[in-house]
Amino acid sequence: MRRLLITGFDPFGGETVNPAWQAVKLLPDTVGGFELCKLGIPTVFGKAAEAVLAKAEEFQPDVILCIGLAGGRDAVTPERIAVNIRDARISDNEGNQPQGEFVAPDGPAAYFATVPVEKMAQAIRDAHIPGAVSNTAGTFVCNDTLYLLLHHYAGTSTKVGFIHVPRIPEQGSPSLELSRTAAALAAAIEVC
Ligand code: PCA
Repeated sequence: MRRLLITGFDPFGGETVNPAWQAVKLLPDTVGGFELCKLGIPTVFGKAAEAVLAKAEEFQPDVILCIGLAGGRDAVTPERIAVNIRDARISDNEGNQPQGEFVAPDGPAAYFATVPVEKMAQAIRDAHIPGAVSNTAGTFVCNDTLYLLLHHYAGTSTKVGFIHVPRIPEQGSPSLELSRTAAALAAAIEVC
């Protein structure tokens, strides 16, 4: 069976929950042809990717999929691209607020995700859940994590992707029920 490492961030920006990690926890231990390993990671620049890499060293995944919250979005959105910029509007969970800095000074301007984002978005819609490819993961910790992982695994067979999810109804609108977010993640994983 192929192995997929899936991560979710902890709450940030004054929120008490992060539906990304909550939805990850709802997933079964196998999805499609994958054995899953689930990992909660901190919303901290650099440290989030370090936590993923440490677990990946042990689990040796074929695919790494990170899940984050994007407040304001009304669909489950596989990210197409990560950019080499840290530009934070709010502080991360350790008080860092980089503005206009590089993620990796030696890296290219951007990387494309190496998972099939169009197929994933279609699979989500086929499950009757709003899904769309996103062309920006922002310039906060989610983009940072995707960029650092794509940088690390560039030229290898390990695939790396990221999915942003909406708020849950308790957090305000737009929102999506947690069970539907989890179902969308499962649908996307099946086509990775
Ligand atoms: N969303 C933030 C960081 C953690 C999360 O879940 C982001 O979009 O960068």
